[in-house]
Amino acid sequence: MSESTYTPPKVWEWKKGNGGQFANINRPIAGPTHDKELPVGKHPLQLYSLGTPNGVKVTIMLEELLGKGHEGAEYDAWLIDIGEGDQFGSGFVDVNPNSKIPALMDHSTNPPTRVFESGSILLYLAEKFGEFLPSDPAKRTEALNWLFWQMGSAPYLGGGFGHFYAYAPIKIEYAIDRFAMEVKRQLDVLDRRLAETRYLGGDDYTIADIATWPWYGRLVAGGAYGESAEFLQTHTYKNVLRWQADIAERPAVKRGDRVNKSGEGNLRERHDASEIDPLVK
Ligand SMILES: N[C@@H](CCC(=O)N[C@@H](CS)C(=O)NCC(=O)O)C(=O)O
Repeated sequence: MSESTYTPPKVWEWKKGNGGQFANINRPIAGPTHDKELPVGKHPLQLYSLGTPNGVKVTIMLEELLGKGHEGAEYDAWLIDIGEGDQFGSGFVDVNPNSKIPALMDHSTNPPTRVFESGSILLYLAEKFGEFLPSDPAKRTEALNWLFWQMGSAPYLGGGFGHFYAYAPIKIEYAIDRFAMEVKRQLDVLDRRLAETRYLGGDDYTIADIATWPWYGRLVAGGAYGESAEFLQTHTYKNVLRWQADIAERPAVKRGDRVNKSGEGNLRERHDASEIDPLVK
């Protein structure tokens, strides 16, 4: 392993434009950088998001709810371009002071309710509509165990492994080793759990699966961070692969996975169910 050439100074200083892929948006200060109101559409739920794994959690949940006939789950999905700094506009910061997608406003309440953090949004919607979270206390707790596991684990996958393997301007063996080991351990945690049960919470598909599939499902299917599936040998996690393929077949997953994304077959913004219909036929 190469020796370190960096000695941290006594006081850290912000070097703008450090060469990293996200250098132009990352900064050590919270709060808005500019005034910008958020648009409000015709539906009760207004989602401000982007089709990243955290964003897709919410659009899958909303499509699942609509699939079950909950008209109150109709939503407008507005695209927040995080590469352009939209998350630092004053309207967005009012909805999420942490300046990260996804963020939701529920206009069916008076006053409207703001909801941020993808796990909190999933829990809010599960409770509001009484779906995808069992009412039995033991089953509910097990589903929440896995939901919170996902919320705590994903930053090691994205911010740790994904960042140093795919995005950092230099390849640092120590950092890649450290996070590859942790991600493989997490995949083994999931694989052992899914050897026992069909879904993470047990027999039922819950918000724990909705939260976890866009991250670890995408990873084992080879859709994340370049050649990472081979690097991490994700084909060895057979139960995770079975679970990922099972969930990928759900109509609501096929719908939600296309929202707030660019490119053919996707929708940058979603304001009506009829916009997705032709894309999934
Ligand atoms: N814990 C948050 C994480 C959200 C998050 O990291 N969002 C990213 C995109 S996936 C983002 O908005 N990044 C913009 C930024 O860091 O400025 C959640 O689950 O909602």
